[in-house]
Amino acid sequence: MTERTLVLIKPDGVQRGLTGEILRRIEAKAYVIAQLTKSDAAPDQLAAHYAEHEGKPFYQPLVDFMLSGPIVAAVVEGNDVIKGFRSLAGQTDPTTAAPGTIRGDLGRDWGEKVQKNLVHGSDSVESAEREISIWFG
Ligand code: RTP
Ligand code: MG
Repeated sequence: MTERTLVLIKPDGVQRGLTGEILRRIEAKAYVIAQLTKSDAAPDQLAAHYAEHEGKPFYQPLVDFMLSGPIVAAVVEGNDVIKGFRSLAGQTDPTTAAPGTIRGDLGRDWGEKVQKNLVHGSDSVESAEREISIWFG
């Protein structure tokens, strides 16, 4: 079924100059980049985006990390793209994410409190619609 997902290139990806490489992988998979913006995240956007993680030990380091530099947000479309992009991204922990994935090929542990893992992808149709409205209104 045709779906939309919300992809964020996190500050580590933008800062390391990996925006093009990450978008290339999305397009090489023949998904469609329907909308694309670069901006500094606002604290209220992050509070809404990460509401499910509030209270977890990694919440504040994660929010601080997401405020540390510009991010790129994209609406990506295609059949089963929610599952498909998470497969392209790889497992959350970049140390063990499979080679061939964005996190596995390009990410690693930097010895910091937060897992800098380059990208975010929505995890369900409901999350995708909620997150697209946060970042694209
Ligand atoms: P995402 O939401 O960014 O696509 O990643 P995910 O579903 O794979 O991971 P999730 O569990 O939703 O966690 C959101 C982000 O929080 C950071 N995190 N750090 N134990 C830790 O240090 C830890 N756990 C999660 C990661 O940046 C993760 O992507
Ligand atoms: Mg998640």
